[in-house]
Amino acid sequence: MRKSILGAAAAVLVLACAGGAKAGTLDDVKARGILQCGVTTGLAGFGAPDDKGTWKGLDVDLCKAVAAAIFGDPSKVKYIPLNAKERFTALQSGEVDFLARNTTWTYSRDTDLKMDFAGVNYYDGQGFMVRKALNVKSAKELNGASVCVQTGTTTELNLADYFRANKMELKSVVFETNEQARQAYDDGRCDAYTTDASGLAGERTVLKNPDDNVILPEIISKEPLGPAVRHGDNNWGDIIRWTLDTMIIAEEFGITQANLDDTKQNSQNPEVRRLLGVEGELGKMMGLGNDYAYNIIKAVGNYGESFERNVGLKTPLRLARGLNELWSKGGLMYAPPYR
Ligand SMILES: N[C@@H](CCC(=O)N[C@@H](CS)C(=O)NCC(=O)O)C(=O)O
Repeated sequence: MRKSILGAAAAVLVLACAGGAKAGTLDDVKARGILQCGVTTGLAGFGAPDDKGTWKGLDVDLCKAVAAAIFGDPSKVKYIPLNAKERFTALQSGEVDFLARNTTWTYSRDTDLKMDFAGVNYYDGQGFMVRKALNVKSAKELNGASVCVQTGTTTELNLADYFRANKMELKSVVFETNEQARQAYDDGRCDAYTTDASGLAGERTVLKNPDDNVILPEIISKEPLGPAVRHGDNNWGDIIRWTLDTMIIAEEFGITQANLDDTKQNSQNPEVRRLLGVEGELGKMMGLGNDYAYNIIKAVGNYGESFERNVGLKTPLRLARGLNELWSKGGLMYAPPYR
């Protein structure tokens, strides 16, 4: 009898612990009063603190948008910097509520690592950077080259695949953190540096002499970067997915931070009225207020605004929209209907 009571108690404890790490993330976040967002340790344009220590970037905007959706306040975020290797354990252990950290959606991360990707906020691909003085014009000329790369990334795996597929000899020089990899390349310890093309654009801005370096034309992989949650809490996954989708839909309908209030008051478009909480009660379906989408757009603007502000042509990264343009303008950004 005593044994079975103890056994039952242990089972409850196990269930409670498992439950804590899985279902009920929204309740946990609400009770804590702050969102714990897993970001990079610093990648210009995507997630990095500015000189006043304020976190900024396309990924950081997702953290702010989710906080705005839940609390109506984009400042209710604790940013938890994670390097490539640490990020998955931090998510699994519950240290962060989700990852907004240039993380590629891959089969094994989705299945084996038991993560769910709630969408793609940047369609990317891997590239190479070399010093201009090396006079290399194509990645195919990198046979025998030493390449600085960060461990725990798809980058490291694609690099090996690419050299193998092209029968080239590779001397990869592997680092734990991105800063070390970039620094080593900048110090001349490697002929080339490889990461996501968006990362190359960001990292080039912080090299000693950015203009002495060139990004090669080859893109050797698909890197769909997006927010990730743990398996097992579908409602939480929905919240992250529809936060990103709200930003995309807002762009489709031309809703901006500047015209948001006017649109809310005057738009006769039924989908816009539902989105901004004027009609229906769609927010409740995810356990959020009816004004959650309004709060997201108020906080960070639409997807295009966030893109241009953080990584666009007028920023040091100078990235064109490319694949990240709306579907209606030839890109891949597409959100399901809001009804
Ligand atoms: N998208 C790739 C690479 C992501 C990645 O971690 N990239 C590096 C280089 S741009 C980075 O952001 N490092 C920053 C850090 O470790 O904090 C992946 O998901 O594995």
